Amino acid sequence: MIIKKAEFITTAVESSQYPNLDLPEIALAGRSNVGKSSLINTLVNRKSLARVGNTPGKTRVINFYNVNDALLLVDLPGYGYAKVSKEEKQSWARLTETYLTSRKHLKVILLLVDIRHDPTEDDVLMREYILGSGRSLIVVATKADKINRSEQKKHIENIRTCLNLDEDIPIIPFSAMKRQGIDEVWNAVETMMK
Ligand SMILES: Nc1nc2c(ncn2[C@@H]2O[C@H](COP(=O)(O)OP(=O)(O)O)[C@@H](O)[C@H]2O)c(=O)[nH]1
Ligand SMILES: [Mg+2]
Repeated sequence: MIIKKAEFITTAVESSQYPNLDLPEIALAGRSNVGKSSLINTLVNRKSLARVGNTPGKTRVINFYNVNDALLLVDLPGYGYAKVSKEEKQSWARLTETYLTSRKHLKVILLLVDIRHDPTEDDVLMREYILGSGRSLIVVATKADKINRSEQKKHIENIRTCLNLDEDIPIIPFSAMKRQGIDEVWNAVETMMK
């Protein structure tokens, strides 16, 4: 994908604030700190379109980014941050659930997991939720620069087992730092949007 335009559109905490653009949406889900904002910046080749490394768990909004007037990247609030209250967790769940269940423009969900670790219970729940909703799923294994290429293969297989994913669901090793996996993610997104 050649990036001609990438811009922040809006922030939403409720459905009335979703943008009124008739474009397909690609949402990013994953734990806080897994690398969602870094993935967005890397995919669109901008240093700081999305804010990286805010206090984890503080981004409890949905951010929409327009790419090439062709699609929107949708940054969902990160989950699994331990130091938040039950109320905050519920508010996160409501916000995310409303978007994932009601949004007609949503075509593909990128589920981000850290390549180094076993997916968490929350990741497994999110995977169930996504596939149950009938949406297309692409798993992105982030921070691939932290391990070598032969380890990457083993870890990808482990992620496939832990998340119980069929072979037709892609798991793409990705590194924002090394700019690894950009074309693979865009190609998978474009294939699934068709
Ligand atoms: N080594 C490495 N660090 C990364 C990578 N992607 C993100 N990070 C770091 O992980 C932290 C959280 O990243 P961020 O994109 O803000 O995660 P988010 O909370 O999911 O949006 C930041 O300190 C990033 O610099 C990567 O590919 N490699
Ligand atoms: Mg972020």
